[in-house]
Amino acid sequence: QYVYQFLNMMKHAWDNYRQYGWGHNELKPIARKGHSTNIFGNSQMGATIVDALDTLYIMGLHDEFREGQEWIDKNLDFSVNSEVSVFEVNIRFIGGLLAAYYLSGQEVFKIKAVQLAGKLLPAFNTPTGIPWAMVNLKSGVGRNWGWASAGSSILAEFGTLHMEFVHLSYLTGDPVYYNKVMHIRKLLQKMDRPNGLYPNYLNPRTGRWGQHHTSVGGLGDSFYEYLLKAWLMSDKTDTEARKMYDDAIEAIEKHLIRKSNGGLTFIGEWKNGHLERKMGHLTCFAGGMFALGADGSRDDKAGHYLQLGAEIAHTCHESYDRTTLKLGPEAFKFDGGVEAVAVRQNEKYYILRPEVIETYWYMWRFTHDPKYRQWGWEATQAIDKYCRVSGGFSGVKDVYSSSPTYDDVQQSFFLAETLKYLYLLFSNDDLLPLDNWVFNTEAHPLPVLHLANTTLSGNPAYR
Ligand code: DMJ
Repeated sequence: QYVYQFLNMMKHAWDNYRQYGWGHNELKPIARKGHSTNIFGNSQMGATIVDALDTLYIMGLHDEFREGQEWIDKNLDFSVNSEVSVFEVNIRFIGGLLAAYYLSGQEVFKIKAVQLAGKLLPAFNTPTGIPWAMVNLKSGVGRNWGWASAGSSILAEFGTLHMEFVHLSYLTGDPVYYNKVMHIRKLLQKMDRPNGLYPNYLNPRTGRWGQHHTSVGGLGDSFYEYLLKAWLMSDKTDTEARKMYDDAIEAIEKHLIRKSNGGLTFIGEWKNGHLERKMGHLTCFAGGMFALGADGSRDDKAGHYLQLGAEIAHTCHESYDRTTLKLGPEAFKFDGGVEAVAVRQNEKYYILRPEVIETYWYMWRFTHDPKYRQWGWEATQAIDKYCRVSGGFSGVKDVYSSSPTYDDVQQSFFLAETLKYLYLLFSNDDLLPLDNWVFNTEAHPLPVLHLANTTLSGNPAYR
């Protein structure tokens, strides 16, 4: 009966978006109108529709899926004068469209994904081939975020294109996408890494690192995830990616992973030579990643990585359990007596993020320990109690306050990821088995490619 709860939540999120935000990127569930942020430029590209499609499909909400498909067919247009985030558009739109295509077989999704990818390609026209963070879909002019260190591009952005771009080359027979992401990989391989760690910032003009900050949370996270998943989606033939993952994780374990006084394993952040004992909600995805990478690990350390995944899951559950709302804060500290608790006011929010539930799901798949379902159910009840409003679902500004205020945003990743991972957590393992599917960083499932050789050069289409 659990799955009905998730169907009900998905329907509530979708129906309200359809009623009040249709065609806009996201929904403001309290103001009951459309919402957007700068990652989507000034466009109305229906981000929620594209992000939600595969979740609707998996849940069997076929009428809603068809509505979404119809909107995409008739209205989704990329020839707009709008400056968008290359990374966000890739993981949400290209990933969402490709997953919808693979699940449903409907050509329109593939066609739109390829059109959109063509619009992103000018972002790679930099002196190094490291793409700009943003590109204008109409003019093709690219630039970087003003806040990024020394004009740099961001590791988690240019390093989170691989899965989708390899699939684009596979589906179209055009190697251009594959070549772009392999060029990034080759360039990264050649660079020196301080302490074996990848800094979060790389300047696309000079090819030099920016500030020496390293994070498994925001700005770094999905780069590591995509190294592992590149190997998995190649049917484990892309051993170069697996090696890069193993090397990176070894350095991360050595320099960033510690145990708190209270015995909680956490992943800190490296900032100019010292460890900041703070972990982000985003970092919690790493529990699932360690578990997913356990099989095939160097020196046969599968047990060790599964254990590490379990410890991260436990720590992240504690970050939820130590709040008033039983929802996790954006960031939490392990310092001066503080354990898994947010200290700064502006780190106490919960914006419907998926990472902790994502880790519960992977841990469930690999261990079937019932505590992961129990923890997922606790989070579900908290979301339903504190984030559900009559016009949809909203983030909350302070998880330690018993009378929280809303941020009035229904994030598209809530439908793409949070509800999908919850649904999968309570479904059988034969729904999207991990031997056949690899989830992109926005939880869009893409099939394992059974190619003899991941350089694609073995495939006649690429010779
Ligand atoms: C999502 O867009 C993706 O999971 C991304 O990798 C990180 N941030 C959000 C969810 O929190």
